[in-house]
Formats: sequence, structure tokens, C-alpha cells
Amino acid sequence: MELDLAQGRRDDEALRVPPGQRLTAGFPVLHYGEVPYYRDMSKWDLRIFGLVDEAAVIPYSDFMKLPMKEFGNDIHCVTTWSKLDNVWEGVPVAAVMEKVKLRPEAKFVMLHAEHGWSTNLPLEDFMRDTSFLAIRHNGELLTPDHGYPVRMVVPHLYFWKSAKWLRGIEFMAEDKPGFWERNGYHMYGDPWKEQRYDFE
Ligand SMILES: Nc1nc2c(c(=O)[nH]1)N[C@H]1C(S)=C(S)[C@@H](COP(=O)(O)O)O[C@H]1N2
Ligand SMILES: [Mo]
Repeated sequence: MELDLAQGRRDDEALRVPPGQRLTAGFPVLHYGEVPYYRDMSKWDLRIFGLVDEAAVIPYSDFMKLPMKEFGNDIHCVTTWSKLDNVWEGVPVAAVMEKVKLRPEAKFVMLHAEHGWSTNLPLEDFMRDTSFLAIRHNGELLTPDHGYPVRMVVPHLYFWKSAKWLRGIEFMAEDKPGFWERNGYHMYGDPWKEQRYDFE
């Protein structure tokens, strides 16, 4: 029997693309509002606050000294594009969590981005070992459009949960809607269940 490698690859890809999604080879840029441009990284920091014993503020120079790792994943945008085989470099969530002591009441997370944009997710999903804070994509530093200097990546949820220009991580006892969630997007956003929008 002859092996059809091209067909095998298409079957494999089909299994990796959630319902209602189409593959894209490019890397579309999608966000609300203006792209922030940073001139002075000494003004950048990442704040970890909410239900922690003591809030932490991590300056850029300290953030860049955190342990970095390579991550590979597929991303699925709610607007129906999926991009397979991304290679990222970033800080595992566990390394950031070493900076704070989480209170037991903490069950949800709000990710805060530049200009007040935000998105919410359960603590459990934030803490997965596939979630991370990215600084590079496919070998290059993140561009301003894609979230420079640091973006969250939560690959198992729709890509809007992956906040670009991340500046704050807030721990909460109850779930609260972030920016798109207040505007009708799903509170959880599982691409395999097509949890796109909450309105009909
Ligand atoms: N800060 C911020 N992060 C954001 C958004 C945004 O509007 N602001 N949009 C989200 C949405 S809807 C998507 S699909 C992805 C797109 O990321 P990309 O532009 O790198 O493809 O970013 C997410 N992160
Ligand atoms: Mo999106």
C-alpha cells in the first residue's frame, strides 16, 4: 500500500481544526483600539494583584530574567481563523506565580492590558502548563501589533483570551466579564464547543 503523506497531513490538520474554523497561513492582527508603542521600558511593569497576600510589581528588566521556555501550539480566533504550529518563547505561568502567594478564595483571573482592555478566565485555565506569557513568536520578538513586549497565550481557549500588551493579572473570587465578554462574547470561550458569543 502506498502511503499518501499529503492526505495524512490533511487528516491530521482536520483533527486539529475546531468546528466552524478555517486555516490561515498568515498571522492576522486583531484588536480593539490603538497599538501601544513603548519608548522607555523602565516605565513598563507587570502587576499581580487581587486575592494574593501581597501584590507584586515586576519591572521589565526583572521580567526578562524569569525562566523562558519554548511552547508550540495552535491558535483559534473567534472570527473563524485558525493558525497551526506556532512556536513561541515565553515565561510559564508557574514562574510568574512564584512572585505571589495566592489566597484560597481565588478562583478566577482578569487579565489587564494596556489602555484598560481586559479579559476573564477561570484560575484553572490560567494555571494550565500550556498557558504562558509570550515574548517571541516564530523566532522573532513580538511586534507591536501582536502584543510587544508581553502577551498572554492561553491556546486552549479562543484567542481573544490571549491578552496582548499584558500589564496586570488580577485574582478574583467570582467570575467577571472582561472587555469583549461585556460586549456579548462568551465567558469561557472553548473553541471545540464553539462558545463564541452569548447573544443569539
Ligand atoms: N490587549 C488586547 N489584547 C487582545 C485583543 C485586544 O483587543 N486587546 N484582542 C484579542 C483578540 S479578539 C484576538 S483574536 C487576538 C489577536 O491576536 P493577534 O492580533 O496577535 O492575532 O488578540 C486578543 N488579545
Ligand atoms: Mo478574536
